[in-house]
Amino acid sequence: MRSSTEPLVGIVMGSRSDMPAAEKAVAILDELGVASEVRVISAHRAPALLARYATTAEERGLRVLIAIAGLAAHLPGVLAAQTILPVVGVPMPGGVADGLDALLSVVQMPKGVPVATVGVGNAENAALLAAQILAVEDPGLRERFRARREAQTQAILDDPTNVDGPVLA
Ligand code: RP5
Repeated sequence: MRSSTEPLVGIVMGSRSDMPAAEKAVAILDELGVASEVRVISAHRAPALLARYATTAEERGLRVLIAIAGLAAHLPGVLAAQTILPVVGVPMPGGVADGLDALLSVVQMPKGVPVATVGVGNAENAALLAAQILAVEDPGLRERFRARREAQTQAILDDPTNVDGPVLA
């Protein structure tokens, strides 16, 4: 179900190798009817392009940005520094302690410029959070989000292998 045609969520990743994570985010946004766009823009290999993307994102109609990066993972913070759109950062696994380096880089933003950070590699949660931000001003999206949550809960209640499962009807 798609209810917006112009992208509202911009998904930026540091490398093409991050694409599987971006695809997971796109799938969830598609399911919720939120149009998105995907770009590979490295903060260190293409800093001028990243600056252009960040400074034009709002006027192009984007409302939330998702930034996916591994290793030093400065992309989410550099993006957030150049736009007032909310940025959701996804630290990627690999590197030191399988993503601990990226997690700390993304979550430890100095005060003044926040990046909403999800778990290592958890692009699904980034998409859900982006949708929740948009849903504040979009009753239709709010209902689709609520329905998804309820279906998620129902799937657990309906699971026949849950022999010691929920006692509440
Ligand atoms: C970061 O370094 C990217 O976001 C990626 O997660 C990681 C590895 O990049 P590649 O070496 O695969 O280009 O810039």
